[in-house]
Amino acid sequence: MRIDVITLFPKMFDGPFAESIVARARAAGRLELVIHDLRGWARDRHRTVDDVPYGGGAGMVLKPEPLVPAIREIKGGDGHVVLLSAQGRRFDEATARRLAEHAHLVLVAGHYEGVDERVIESDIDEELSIGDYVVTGGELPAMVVIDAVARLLPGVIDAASLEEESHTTGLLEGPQYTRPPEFEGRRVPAVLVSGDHASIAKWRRAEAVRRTAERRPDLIDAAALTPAERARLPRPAAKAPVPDADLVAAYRSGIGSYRIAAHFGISPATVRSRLRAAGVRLRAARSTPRGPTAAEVARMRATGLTVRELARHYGVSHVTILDRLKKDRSK
Ligand code: 9D3
Repeated sequence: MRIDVITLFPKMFDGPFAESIVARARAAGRLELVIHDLRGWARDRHRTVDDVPYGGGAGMVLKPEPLVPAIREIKGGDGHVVLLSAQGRRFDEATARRLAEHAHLVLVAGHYEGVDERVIESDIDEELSIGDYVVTGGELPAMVVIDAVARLLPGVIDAASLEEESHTTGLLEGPQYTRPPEFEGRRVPAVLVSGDHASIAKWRRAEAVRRTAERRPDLIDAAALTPAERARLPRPAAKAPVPDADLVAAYRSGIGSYRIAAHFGISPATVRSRLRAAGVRLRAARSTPRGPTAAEVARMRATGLTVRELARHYGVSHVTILDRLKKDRSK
């Protein structure tokens, strides 16, 4: 595989790729990795690569020239072009596996506030983010992607490790231990020193499932679990019930039962019956409805305004507008 990187900070790549798995992949001839300085494609005296954003705002934006000529020259006939950006789809192991299928990747590390959108439309095949936090540029994310992809290339890491990984896709690993068998009074689980390999495998699998359900419930749906494992999962924690005292306090402060219901995610009927059961005397429901009358909305609608525009105009929800229009029609 060949990976090209386009960046304004080529030296950032020296350290990480001199060491590590990626260095091994390069040495073994599995990976050809070439880092390009975008300024090499700048044509003016100041080697300009960025400019101020149209419409104003902080920061600088990477210009189409020199970026587009750089991408087109480097990608040649077969490059798959990936932009690292905070607006990208989240990079994950499945994406790493998909990228590892390409013979040639071109990674564009954005910096500053971003890249002119026309470059993305014309020359970027996909946009990836490494997670929901802000880093100062696309260089570290590009290195993360390269590392995750390089280790999947045939011959880079021990095939047995990858094979083991494939049995536990989508699961966290359970706890690991090494010698001594007892440390500060904490003993290694007996099953691991039993020499009973079937029991060890079962224990490890159960620990991986338990830990994933506990720490990363978001992974459980997509994890490869047997029906029996799924059946044994702990039920997801029920939503904490809303205390009566909170409903009563909200209602006594003057908030209506509909708004309380929406706030706590329970039905208005439940709110009112629980308030009644708690001994609260309910106020009469609002006699005049909030917002514009049905006739008013109907007249404005006839001018061609959309439901959404009417909702904006009156400062009410689109549901209210639809309700008024329906009332008007039924008259
Ligand atoms: C005003 C909003 N900007 C925050 C300072 C947006 C912004 C611009 C540039 C946020 C981050 C960056 C630089 N980051 C990346 O280019 C980036 C990134 C990231 O910040 N988080 C996770 N993945 C990635 S991939 C590229």
